[in-house]
Amino acid sequence: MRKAAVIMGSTSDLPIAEKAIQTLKEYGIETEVRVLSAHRCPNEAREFASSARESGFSCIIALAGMAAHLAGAMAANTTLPVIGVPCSGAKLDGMDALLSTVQMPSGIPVATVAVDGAKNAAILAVQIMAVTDAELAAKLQKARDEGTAAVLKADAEVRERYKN
Ligand code: RP5
Repeated sequence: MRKAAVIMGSTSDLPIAEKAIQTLKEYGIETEVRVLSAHRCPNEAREFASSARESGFSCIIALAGMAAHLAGAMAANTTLPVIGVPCSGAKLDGMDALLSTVQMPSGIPVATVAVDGAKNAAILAVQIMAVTDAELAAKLQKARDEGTAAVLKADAEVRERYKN
């Protein structure tokens, strides 16, 4: 199933969320985008997570800043994989959100990416879907190959420029 959810705690997270939305689009993943705060609308957030599997989602990407409990709250209410994106922007530069998202107690995992790492969250979501989808797996491999080619090209240019 090629369907993912991108949930953010506030519209102030949208500039970061857009990196995930764009990447999912590039891979042709149907994406539902929501603003659902774990503390401002906990009932709606819980309802979304508890019905996500029967709604056909393969995974949930949850972005939040500060005391970032959104990804954990999602994970508490579904057995779908939840990918957490700690968002910066507050006083502690994302360290608060990083620790809140990554330090889940045993039994309720959140796969946490880097602070503001929304693109990686989307790629990880695609990788999860690609376990049973050869076409997606091939697209992922193509992107890896392009990344390798770009670095090797840069290497050749740098060696040429600085050769003795
Ligand atoms: C979190 O608090 C949101 O995810 C956001 O990153 C942060 C600030 O939210 P706003 O006050 O901008 O709505 O819940």
